[in-house]
Amino acid sequence: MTTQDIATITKGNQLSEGKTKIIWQALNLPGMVVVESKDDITAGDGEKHDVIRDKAELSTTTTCNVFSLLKQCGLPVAFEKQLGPKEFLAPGLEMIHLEVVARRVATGSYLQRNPHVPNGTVFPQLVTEFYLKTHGCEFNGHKFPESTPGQSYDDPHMKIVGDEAWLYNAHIPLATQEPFLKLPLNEVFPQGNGKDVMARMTALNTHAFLVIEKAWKILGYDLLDWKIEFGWVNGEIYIGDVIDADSWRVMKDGQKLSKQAYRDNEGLTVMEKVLRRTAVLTGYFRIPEQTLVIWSGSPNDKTDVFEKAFESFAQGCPCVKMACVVNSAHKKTIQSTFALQNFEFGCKGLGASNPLPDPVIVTNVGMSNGLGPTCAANSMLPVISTVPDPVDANSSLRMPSEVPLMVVADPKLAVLAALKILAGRNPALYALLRLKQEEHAINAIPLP
Ligand code: OK8
Ligand code: C2R
Repeated sequence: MTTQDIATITKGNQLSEGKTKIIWQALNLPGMVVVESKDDITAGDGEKHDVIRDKAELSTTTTCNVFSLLKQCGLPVAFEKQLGPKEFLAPGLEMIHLEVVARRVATGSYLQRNPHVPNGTVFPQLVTEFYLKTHGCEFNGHKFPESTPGQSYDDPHMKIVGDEAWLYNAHIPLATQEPFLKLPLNEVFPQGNGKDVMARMTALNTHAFLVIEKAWKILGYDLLDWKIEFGWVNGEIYIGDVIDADSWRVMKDGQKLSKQAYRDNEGLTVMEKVLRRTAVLTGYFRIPEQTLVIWSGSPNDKTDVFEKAFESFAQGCPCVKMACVVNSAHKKTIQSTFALQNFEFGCKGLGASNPLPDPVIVTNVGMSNGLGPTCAANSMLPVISTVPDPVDANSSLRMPSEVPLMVVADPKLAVLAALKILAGRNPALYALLRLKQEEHAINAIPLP
């Protein structure tokens, strides 16, 4: 869609209005909607309500920043383009009536349901939870029990047992309650197979959370948990709604950078600052251009193992490229030095040829390793040497002072080690690599 097209998009009929946003038809764009934010802020299912000047603009900026990053990572996100200060264009979704939460840290309502878990317990494996989205304590004609103050039955916690969705009050210990309602799965999921839909949402929720977790970590902030929503477009599940300071708990040094500040009555001035800072900081979310350099000492050194490993570990990761170069430090010392300087300092602006941005070097040399130690001694770049033949290991292991060569003997693992270094400043790559580790991570709850 061109800038010209975007300039001509106008709002058609209003499709719905919620507490914090309005959804409009996008005129002459079938299937597309305009999502417009409002200045309203609410909490506790509407018990608390205020208006903050510029909230609509700030929340829209944040959502567009977050959705752009997720889209760049290849995730299906209902986001096309920001249209104006308070609006973005998106494919219209048929929403799934669930709030999907990811938790890295035990806090909030999790502690109410699980009082045996100490506040702040870290979950090495992200916890995904589902809450049925309800209003007025009712769903599909089913009336819920009477709520008591602070213990609303709205947005109940949902567990799948067999072919049923069991609903629990989200604010009472799970151990002390029976499900207050059991619904057939197809009532919650009129479209698709309920279990498959849950599995897909769990996978997308985990992947997306990892991306944004790292994006915040790079800026020095912790993403503790979040709530996102999903919907259907053309038979596919998309991340929808918005993701902004209302959606998550983000913290730094005990300071809250989310709507939690408002929920905890820290005042509207504080909340306005939180919204402003969130909009500015999420503007720095990005995927850097990076390079994995496989540096061989001879044209006869094979690189196919490295190429296969790169494809399998970094598949689908935008902006990370692998470059294979050949140069012997023993035989072409001067050329190797120039190449190393170009990797480290070469930049397009100064006309350097073929700059390889933000590289990590993996050396692929047989016999006596001169290349790895030379690169490690003469640049600030991380250098990892493989060991094709154990007979030559000592030339990679016994280093003089100030020659910090890293050695990962197996080429596949050397690629993974290099990618982990790059992932330290790359949210897309971090999410891809961490996803695999999440599968075998275990949440051990410390004893109180
Ligand atoms: C949500 C994670 C945390 O607007 C309202 O009235 C209701 C609103 C609210 O503020 O209470 N509810 O939009 C909401 N519910 C959960 N979350 C929301 N944004 C997020 O989900 O990151 C919340 O910020 C877990 O929340 P918990 O611990 O309360 O279940
Ligand atoms: P030739 O094919 O040039 O004879 O190299 C190469 O990586 C190769 O495996 C034979 C083997 O020597 C390795 N070589 C090094 C270095 N340069 C070449 N170890 C170096 O600078 O460390």
